Amino acid sequence: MNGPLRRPRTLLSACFVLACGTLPGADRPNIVYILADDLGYGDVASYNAGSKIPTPELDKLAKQGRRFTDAHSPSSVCTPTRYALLTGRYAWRSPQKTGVLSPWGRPLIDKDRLTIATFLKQNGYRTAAIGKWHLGWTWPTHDGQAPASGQDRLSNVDFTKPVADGPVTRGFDYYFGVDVPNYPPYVYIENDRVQGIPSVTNRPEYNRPGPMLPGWDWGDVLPEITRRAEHYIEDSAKRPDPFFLYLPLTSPHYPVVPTAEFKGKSGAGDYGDFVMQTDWTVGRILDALDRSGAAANTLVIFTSDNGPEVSGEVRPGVYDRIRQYGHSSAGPLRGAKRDLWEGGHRVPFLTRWPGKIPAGTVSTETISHVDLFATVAALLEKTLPPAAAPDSFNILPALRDEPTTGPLRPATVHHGINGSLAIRRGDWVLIDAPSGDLNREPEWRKEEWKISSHQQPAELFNLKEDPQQRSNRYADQPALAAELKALLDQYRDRGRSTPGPDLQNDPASPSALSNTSREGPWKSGDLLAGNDAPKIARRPLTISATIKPTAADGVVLAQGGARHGLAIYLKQGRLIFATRVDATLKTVSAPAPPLGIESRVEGVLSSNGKISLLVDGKEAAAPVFSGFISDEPGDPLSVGRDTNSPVGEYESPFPFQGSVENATLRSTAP
Ligand SMILES: [Ca+2]
Ligand SMILES: [Ca+2]
Repeated sequence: MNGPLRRPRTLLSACFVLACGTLPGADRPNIVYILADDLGYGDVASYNAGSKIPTPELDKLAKQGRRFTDAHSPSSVCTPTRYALLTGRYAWRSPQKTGVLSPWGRPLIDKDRLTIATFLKQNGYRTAAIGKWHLGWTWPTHDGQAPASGQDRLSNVDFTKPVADGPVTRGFDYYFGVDVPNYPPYVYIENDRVQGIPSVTNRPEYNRPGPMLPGWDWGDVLPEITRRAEHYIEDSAKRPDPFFLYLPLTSPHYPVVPTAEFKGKSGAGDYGDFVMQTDWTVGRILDALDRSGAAANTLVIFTSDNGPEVSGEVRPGVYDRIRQYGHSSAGPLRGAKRDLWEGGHRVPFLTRWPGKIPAGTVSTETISHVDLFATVAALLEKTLPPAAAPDSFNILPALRDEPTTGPLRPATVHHGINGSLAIRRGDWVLIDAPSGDLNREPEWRKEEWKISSHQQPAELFNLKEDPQQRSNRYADQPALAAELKALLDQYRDRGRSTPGPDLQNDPASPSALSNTSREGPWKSGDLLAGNDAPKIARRPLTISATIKPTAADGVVLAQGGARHGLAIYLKQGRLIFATRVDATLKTVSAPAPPLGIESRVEGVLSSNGKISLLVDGKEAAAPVFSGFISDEPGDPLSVGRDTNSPVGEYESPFPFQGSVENATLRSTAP
């Protein structure tokens, strides 16, 4: 850039820097950030030559822009990824160190924290979030108690009142969507109002029970979000200010509900069809940008919030899909949603900005969704306050394919569902846990990939030599492992991973965020299904409750059913603790505590596989061998009754007469 052109160009840039705050110009592009839910690295055809799912719209986007092969969701599950994306701060620094927000969960983003939406608004942008929120709200209740729902009741939420502390209080001018498609309430929310009163309950066997709008159809959710997003783009394109559309899709997360046009169209079952519909949705958004004339000045990013789902709720999950359809949703990667292995968080990442991002190119730069904030700040040539976006790096050079002297991120932290962390630097990744497996990798996969187990306290992989993470190098690279661990500790302790003053992490407060902790305490009527239910397979555990019975029969607490599960119940004046291990029923029993008297009852499954019963801390029956529960049951945990299939010899739900309080289930991980 030497020679006669240099001076005028400098003048032009200076003019832009000074004046463009008030001018719509090429340096204030619209930003459309599309976040698919649980879409795997191998679900997009440009990432997986062997994919059984056509994704023509995403393939087109890849051709029009730049495709990243080493992009990471900040966490391997929903809530923490969304937190990090919108705040530029890793979610393990927030009160939510593990898991995701439960139904009716409270707001996770502190009201005083600068979000990317607030920042863009301060810089003249219109901002909207359309789709799945999953970052909490404050639900108003009739009784002033915490919001809740159960199988046999609607909820105590007052749906006639505004829902506080949602997206419109965290920097978005506009919101439309569902909080979480598989959580109650089953109703749309626009800004801070539910759209209609959810006055009926959904079928208990379908997703989580709770209040639902009459006529609610899960299949309408993705098309409705798509329509709203198209409308928002068309409307915004007519206005002078640039816009930021954050579009967290509800697909291909369960409920897997492809519409009729997509049914049977992929080669990978309903899930594949739903991915095709997701692809079509992206096409509609891109069409809306074209139609409205906004495409030329819009930065589009398409990615996913974590890797593909394992659980049966998507029928079949990622591993079974490989065997049933020959389609690998994680592509060549090891692991899935929840895991710390690459399959949990390495995700498709497609970008387009005509004339600014080179078309049809590929970047191998290691990037993370947490980088959006610093990248946008750099684009607008703004300096962020020192406490804002403490883990966000500017990735503009990678987007524009500009030469760089080294990696844009010195290192990147990955966050698994149980709060375990991993740190990636260059080709190496250290998983600071005995395994990156936070689901349960099937044995056939281990055999197929010739993976042998190890007894190391951590895992160290060289992703260049070993992209499938088969060979743990922890034992033969102790100095490198120690160095990475020290860097992770430094990032953790400093409250930030970017240069700047030290900051504080938030204390963990799961009970403040979730109304139903996985260990309890619960009371009669509580129900925990799916991922909210405690893990009970292959581990010693204790269930306990304070009961005051008024009849001789009824279930205190049950989880599971006639195949896998456990229950503590009264039957004909006996107190019984029962387990089902591969359908075999084992019980211990003792005389039931007297009616009308409060007692503490405990069922213990010990580390030697024996079950025993305690009443008020005293052993009430001799231990009997049961063995551990062999598999996680699909049936929920229910208190004061046994839902669906019965664990013991009674007819479900076999309700408890009297009170059950302070019920807990404590276990030790296997
Ligand atoms: Ca997700
Ligand atoms: Ca049951």
